[in-house]
Amino acid sequence: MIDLRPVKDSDLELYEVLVKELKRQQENVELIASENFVSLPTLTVAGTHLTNKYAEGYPDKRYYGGCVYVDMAENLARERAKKLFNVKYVNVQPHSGSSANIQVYFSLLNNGDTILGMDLAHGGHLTHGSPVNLSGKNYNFVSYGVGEDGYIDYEQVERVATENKAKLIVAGASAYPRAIDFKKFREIADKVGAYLMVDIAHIAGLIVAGEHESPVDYADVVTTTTHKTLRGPRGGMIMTNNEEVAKLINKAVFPGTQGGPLMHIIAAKAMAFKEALTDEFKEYQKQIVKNASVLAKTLMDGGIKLFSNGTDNHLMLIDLRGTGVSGKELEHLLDEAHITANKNSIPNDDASPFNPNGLRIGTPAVTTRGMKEDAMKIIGNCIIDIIKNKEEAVERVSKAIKELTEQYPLYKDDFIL
Ligand code: DSN
Repeated sequence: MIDLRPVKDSDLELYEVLVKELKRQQENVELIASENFVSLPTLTVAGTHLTNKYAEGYPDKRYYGGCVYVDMAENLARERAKKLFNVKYVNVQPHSGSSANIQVYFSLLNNGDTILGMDLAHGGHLTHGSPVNLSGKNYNFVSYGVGEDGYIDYEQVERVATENKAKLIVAGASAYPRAIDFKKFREIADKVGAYLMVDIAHIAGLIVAGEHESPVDYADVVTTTTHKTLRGPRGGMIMTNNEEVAKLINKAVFPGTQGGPLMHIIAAKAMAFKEALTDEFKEYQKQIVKNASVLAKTLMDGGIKLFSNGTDNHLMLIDLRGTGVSGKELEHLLDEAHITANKNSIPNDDASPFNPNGLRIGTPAVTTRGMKEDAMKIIGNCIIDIIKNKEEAVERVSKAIKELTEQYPLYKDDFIL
């Protein structure tokens, strides 16, 4: 149980915000591909007294006394993560996926070194070299993207890596609906003598369940968030099988770029990793992929274009060119109808990123609620209705979504308000 009464007693204003957000999560269909709902045990651990403890350093080597129990929590998180991903060394302290990526660059490279990453406009992440991000400011990023078919252009990856003598190659994406060929990335990295870093933030859960190939045999280092398909608390993590790299990474995380780790979040990571080690979690990941495939088919059968004509994973990118509705407008209309998603650029789209021609949707959160193929067909048809009929469809879709979310309760009876 999460008891919100103490908050109500001491801060009614904030209490009301928390209750409204709970209601929003319960009443909306959550299609943001990077979001999920943690279990009640994970939510409970994230809100515990472990937030009170400073523990700079690592288990058995801290700069503070009183760390015996938080050491145990961090060791549980590390051991479980090693088992989940079949790796030798794990750092569970990064506060986020962005921190984890920056920490890897900081550990293996010097300022100004050349890194090859996926273009943000083609599905990469801000920390893969965007000029407005620290990554793009500190390092000489060069980029690759996808071809007209929507698949990563591996010839371009090799050409740009070779021409620019990249010291590190980043594989991984935030808006790429297709499987990534890590072996090919390794071969290219070997040809140019570069490190290979794979950012699996989006697909970590799929990898655990064998629904996407694992990069651990190919990458020098793997980064992830813990809150997307992995369904843990918000946070980051870095993994490697290379002892020397592991030492450099530990130094880059602390004291290099962080101070005190968030021990309540590290304990919540341990909790979520225990859940991820179960067969039930594997079934959940399979269902995410099945749901995405049915949602994609429903949309395409209804005449909606998807970038790369479908999906291999948990997400898809709706190509709105020619529909008369922009990504920003669609995000707004869906919001009004209780469907949450995010506008997104379409590769080679000349529209502004603030009003792009795409919308990204994914199935991890709706699958956590227990929704299966039938629900995906309803959601797909609701999206089609909104794209085709815009404002006129909002009330109709709202009603259908209300009926749907009532059948799949979220945190029912888990909160004392
Ligand atoms: N912000 C995340 C996403 O939505 O994909 C990436 O870290």
